[in-house]
Amino acid sequence: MLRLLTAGESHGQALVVVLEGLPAGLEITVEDIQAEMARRRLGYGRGPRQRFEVDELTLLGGVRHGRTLGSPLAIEIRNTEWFRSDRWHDEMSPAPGETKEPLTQVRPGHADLAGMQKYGFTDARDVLERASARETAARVAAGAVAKRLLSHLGVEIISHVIQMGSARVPAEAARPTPADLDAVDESPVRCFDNVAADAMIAEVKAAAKDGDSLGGVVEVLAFGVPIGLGSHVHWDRKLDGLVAQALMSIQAVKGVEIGDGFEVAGRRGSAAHDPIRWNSDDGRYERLSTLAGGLEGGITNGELLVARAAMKPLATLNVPTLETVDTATKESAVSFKERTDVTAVPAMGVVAETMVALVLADEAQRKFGGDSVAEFVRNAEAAAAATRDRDA
Ligand code: EPS
Repeated sequence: MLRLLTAGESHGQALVVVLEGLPAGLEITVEDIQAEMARRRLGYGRGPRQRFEVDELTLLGGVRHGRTLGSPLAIEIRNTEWFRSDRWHDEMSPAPGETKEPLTQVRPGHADLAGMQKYGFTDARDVLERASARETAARVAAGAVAKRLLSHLGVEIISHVIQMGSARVPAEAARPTPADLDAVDESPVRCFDNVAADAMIAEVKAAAKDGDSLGGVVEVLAFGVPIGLGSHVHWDRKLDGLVAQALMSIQAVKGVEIGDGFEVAGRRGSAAHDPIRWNSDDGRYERLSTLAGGLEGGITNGELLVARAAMKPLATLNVPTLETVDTATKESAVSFKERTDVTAVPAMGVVAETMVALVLADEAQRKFGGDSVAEFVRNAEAAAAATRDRDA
């Protein structure tokens, strides 16, 4: 089973990733991980930080001569911001001392106030440095490795933005396939529908002009997922629950949907489920639609896995207007100003791919096991062959 730990603050020296439980023999290079991390920095509406962050990374452990050893993978991602100037050296220093500029005009919608109350801090920076979505860079590094493992099973995971502000891709629009991923990434808002993309860009421009922020919805699609990941037998083994937790853990995500979950809730049962047919040419059962998002009873059914994540508009505003309180004086205030993005929805899609990849890789390891990639693949192929024989 895969276990992921990340450490590091947004304006500290570095992020650190430890990924434990990978089989041996997985080919991985710094360049593979960097390519995936570069996708996360894309997207119209991001702030100045993205233009100079280079996500310079070092593989510290777990890989030798381009292959995993089965030992924990350790990655360091240096924060360019730390090394380009000494702006953060005192402010984020681990040495004893204190800040000259405590942040006390807490931002509504952020972890600031709740985190200060929970941990007994008087400076919101003690919270926001770790609550920041900078941490998702570390997740995406691990996700690149999980995706590589899954590729050995023929699983491919992509995402696209289906809503930004009030601009939404029509329900009947074509979905991208893995072959379309470059086209999605080339769209400044990572949207596959050109008309909706233009409307999204216009919304970002308008929000930027007002110093405001925007949220949106991304859809993650996993192709080629094996039958039988997750289980109906217990609440914490249901794969839809695990996917929901993983997506909900992404900073600023407030809603998760599997398949057409929310839309289907308003339909009658006779129109709310995916009919099943025997496909005699392929010798397999098939669903005629994707309303359930490839998950029934918490088990993958071999169809396209569809999960969506809704991100709230970022709580830091370039022109702060939300009413709050200064925790030092208890007087009414507007929140403090931090550099921020107008929207991070396009980047969130790449993070959402990562979270789905980590859950699927973990479950695939649980089901198929294997100390080496060869053993993992052999076991998965044997399981697929056994299912085909039973069904025939
Ligand atoms: C973030 C605010 C911005 C983003 C940052 C997340 O950073 P800064 O405050 O340094 O301008 O650019 O995202 C990243 C650095 C990243 O790599 O995604 C926040 O407050 O969450």
